[in-house]
Amino acid sequence: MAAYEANFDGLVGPTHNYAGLSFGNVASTGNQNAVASPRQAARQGLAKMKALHDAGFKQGVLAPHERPSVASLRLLGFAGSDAEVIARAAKEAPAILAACCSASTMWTANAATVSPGADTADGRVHFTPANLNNKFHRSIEHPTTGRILKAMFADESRFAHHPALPAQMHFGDEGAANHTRFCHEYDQPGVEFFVFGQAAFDHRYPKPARFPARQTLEASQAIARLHGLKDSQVVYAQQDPDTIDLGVFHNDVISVGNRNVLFHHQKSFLQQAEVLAELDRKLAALGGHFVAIEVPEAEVSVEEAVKSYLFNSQLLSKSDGKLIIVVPEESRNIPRVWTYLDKLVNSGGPIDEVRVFDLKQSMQNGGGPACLRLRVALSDAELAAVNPAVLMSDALFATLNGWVDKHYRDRLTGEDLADPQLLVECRTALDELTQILKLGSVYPFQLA
Ligand code: SUG
Repeated sequence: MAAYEANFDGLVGPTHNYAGLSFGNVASTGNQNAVASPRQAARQGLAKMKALHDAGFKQGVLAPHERPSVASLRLLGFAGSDAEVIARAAKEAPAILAACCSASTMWTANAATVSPGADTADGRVHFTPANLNNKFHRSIEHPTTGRILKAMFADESRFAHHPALPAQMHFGDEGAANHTRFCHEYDQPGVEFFVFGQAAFDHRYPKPARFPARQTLEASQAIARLHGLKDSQVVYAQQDPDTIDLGVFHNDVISVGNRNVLFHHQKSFLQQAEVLAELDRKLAALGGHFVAIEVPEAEVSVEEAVKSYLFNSQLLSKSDGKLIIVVPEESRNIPRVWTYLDKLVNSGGPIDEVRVFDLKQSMQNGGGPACLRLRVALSDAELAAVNPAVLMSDALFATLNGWVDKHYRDRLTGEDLADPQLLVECRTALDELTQILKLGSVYPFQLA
């Protein structure tokens, strides 16, 4: 019996643009009004998926959403035909229209929190879509995300789907971007590591002063309860609030883990030594051997980590037990970070190979390799129960590239979001995509 960590990457949607929507995410606000290329963005994402598939990793695709979200605009009082709704929003509230046009569902690390069957009380893989309620443009994602996940992981005897947590700041949940799982083998019990930015009901915990802390302790605890996790297999840690104020808006911008390895910055967590000791103890109790690789501030500063997205990398286990680190080109462009990476892969430690990808279109909105993927640890039998049409293959890669070239614009600006034709293009593309990925009806326009 084999087991895998499958990565489901978000396919970039046809409305990818730079609207500066994410206060606290310095790339998003810094690139506001830049000209975007949805076609290039989608192609860059597909190239990463295909390369990792070709390298032997299990790779799947998560579909984008219908944008502009006319349903959200209607809830806010814009009425008339779909074209009239868009025209009124463009005239009266362009910032709200931009939020309803965001292609932010590409960052599937925020789609949901997933607990593998080996950890849960009922032995099923549990999914909870993230409410993403810290940002309006992201808070509208979870109903469609939930439907897409159900269409991909449909077998109820193996997969359990929860609704998102209450949409309120007390339960702010950003999904797997603040969740890592450590284990010996993917299908053996593991330790689930939840990192939060603030506690909403307990004022003794510190908070960042400048930027919002999106994930709450109470949301993480609710997920652990819903998924039926044992206390002995859960560790909670608070992200250092000073790093949030430097632009580390999720834990996956300052640490990444896979299997028994945590790669993290010196300033990732409050009470870091205690956190690492608890992870070590809890994994050891399950027969595992925890390894932490700490990057000192003196070698890579938090600011350099934010610019390079060194920690927004993917750690992927090769068949020889060693790990590849997948980084964006921005990591190669910062000399101290590249020097560090060179030293790391030649250190004799668990990470012995680096792969670099051009993900500039996504990076300019603060989305690196790790943001673009949702991890699902699956046994052979569970993998066999996944909708096979969403799994990467040579044929799917060719089909999706052709689909992107047919439907996506090469250039998109803020003004273009007012064009009612964009909605028509998006719906035509998604209608075809649901056939390709065999998702059934998952979008509001299909359900109406
Ligand atoms: O939520 N950016 C996303 C980036 C998410 C990255 N995810 C992880 N780190 N896991 C966000 O801030 C920007 C959209 C804009 O400004 O147009 C945006 O939503």
